[in-house]
Amino acid sequence: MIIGYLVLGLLVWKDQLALWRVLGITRYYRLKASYARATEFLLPGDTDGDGVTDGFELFWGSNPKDPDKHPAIDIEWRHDGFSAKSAFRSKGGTPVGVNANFFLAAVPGQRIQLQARTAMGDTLHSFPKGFQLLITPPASTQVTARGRKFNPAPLVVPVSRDGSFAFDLMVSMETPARGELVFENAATSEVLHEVQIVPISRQAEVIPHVERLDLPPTVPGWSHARHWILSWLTPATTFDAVLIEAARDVEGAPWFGVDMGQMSKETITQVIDKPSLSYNGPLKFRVIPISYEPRTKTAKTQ
Ligand SMILES: [Ca+2]
Repeated sequence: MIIGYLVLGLLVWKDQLALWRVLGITRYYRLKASYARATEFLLPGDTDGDGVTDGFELFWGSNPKDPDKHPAIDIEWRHDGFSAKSAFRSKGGTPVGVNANFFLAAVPGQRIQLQARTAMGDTLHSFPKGFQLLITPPASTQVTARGRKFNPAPLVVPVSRDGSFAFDLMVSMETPARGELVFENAATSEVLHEVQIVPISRQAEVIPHVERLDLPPTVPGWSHARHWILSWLTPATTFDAVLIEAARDVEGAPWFGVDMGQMSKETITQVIDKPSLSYNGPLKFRVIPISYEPRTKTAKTQ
């Protein structure tokens, strides 16, 4: 048994293509993730402080003594056990995801509680003990630990073993402005992620017409996503753009933005079959007409 597991482990590590063909891509990644977790468990330290355990670095053929070399760490900062994003369809009809993880629409003066996690690829990993992020807000925005008082300083947040971390954010009411919120590894100052803060005001929500779109998987054996087509009537009011928000289809579930723009129809993709995202249940959507803040001042004629 154990020898079989080890031989399979070696195959996972050495001969990826052959296993892809035999197992299919999803099972291949699950298997790979399970071996990666085993090595993380055996060597959980982080000698070079880059945020990736020595075991995982060895598994991936990286250098656990060089903080400049490690598998990429990204931040999934909008999720509730699922993530969803807008998609457009290429000529062949294949949905292509647009990562909507790079903006945060925020109403100035409102405290926003953010729940996020560090991630490496599509699988679930443990992160080293003591891993911390430095979150630096733009001039117009303040960040703080959950429930604490705001101040303009950058924030150091601890990252749990499963990658999760939390913080609160507020855009200034007096001087709302766009700017980048930057996430760094606190130990090495490596920039891991940036997100643009977009100050907005919100109008009454519009409930979209939602259609399920069932497409064959893009890769045989790979059922990684579900799709919805959303369409809605353009509101009669004046607005700059619409914000599309998604939530689990249960009472009280938190809403978060999955796309923003000037469209009146959109395909939204829910990423599933990703071990780090446990919720594959039904979603609900809403469309919010928004104005960008501060409003562009129109020249007064009088
Ligand atoms: Ca490391």
